[in-house]
Amino acid sequence: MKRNKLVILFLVGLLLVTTCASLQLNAAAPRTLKLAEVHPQGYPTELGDEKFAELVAAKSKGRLKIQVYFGGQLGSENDVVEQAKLGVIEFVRVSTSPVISVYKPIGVFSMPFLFRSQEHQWKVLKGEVGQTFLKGMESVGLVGLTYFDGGARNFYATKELKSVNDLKGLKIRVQPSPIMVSMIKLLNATATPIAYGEVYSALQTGVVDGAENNVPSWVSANHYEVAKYFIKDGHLRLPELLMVSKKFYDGLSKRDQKILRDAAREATEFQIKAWNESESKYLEQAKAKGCVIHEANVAEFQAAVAPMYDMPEYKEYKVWVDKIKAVK
Ligand code: GTR
Repeated sequence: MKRNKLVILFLVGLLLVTTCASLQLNAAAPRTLKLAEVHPQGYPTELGDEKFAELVAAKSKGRLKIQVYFGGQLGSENDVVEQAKLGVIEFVRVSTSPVISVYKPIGVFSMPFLFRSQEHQWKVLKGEVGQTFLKGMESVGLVGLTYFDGGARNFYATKELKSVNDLKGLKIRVQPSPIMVSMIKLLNATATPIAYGEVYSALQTGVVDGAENNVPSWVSANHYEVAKYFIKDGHLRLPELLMVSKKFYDGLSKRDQKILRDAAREATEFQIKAWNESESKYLEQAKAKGCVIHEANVAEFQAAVAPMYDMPEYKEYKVWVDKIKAVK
């Protein structure tokens, strides 16, 4: 009898010990954090995301585990920005366009022909203006970690584009942003704001006649299959953004916050390199498929959209435009 009691006591003890141990293990188990990305695996921003996740995992010794949800699995860019503000999604990599509706100053990057070159753009992004915006977004619940490269945007359509006049009367898909709409109007075309994931079918079914984007997007999203005429005018150099939800970030220790910042900085250098290596590769792919690519008379495009800088709705950007132009 006494022996039975001892056995029962031993078993209860064992149960308690194993339950506690497993509870402790669960508490220490790394939570998987989400990072939203609209592009497919292998696209240069997605490679930057993966690098960031890898660096964060290494620096935190596996405590912070980030999973990249590529290909728009978590929703459109406008949706994921809202979800990051709420803390539902921890990280987002988006264009600056979907951020304008929540943080207006960043819209200055959507002013056409703002940057003189990739080099000028990176000086601005790493300098006072770029860093002010990353910090400023905290006021709307987003912590800007870094920028990624998104190259230059150009027009493409289902009919040949040789000059600015060929855009006349066309329906052009734009990112959901009023600044884009203003720009397209000045080119005598009609702007149709559509989420990125729906552009392919909009082009295919004739909902729009064309769109504007960088070469890697035109090719990797297969837009080039249905809109094979491209004109290199480089009207915009929209930076890409990597952000973390402030709700999530504020709950981290100072040490982990630093890990995220250091990893973002290192991932940026990797991403710029990946971008530079991939652009020509995508262009070759388009040429091999028989796409027709024209070099634009850039001055013609520039003159057509110049009145944007005098529009009353964008006057507030003047102070930023001046600072950007002054960066040598
Ligand atoms: C791409 C950008 C995406 C998305 C897309 C678009 O260049 O990398 O984040 O904003 O453009 O036009 O919607």
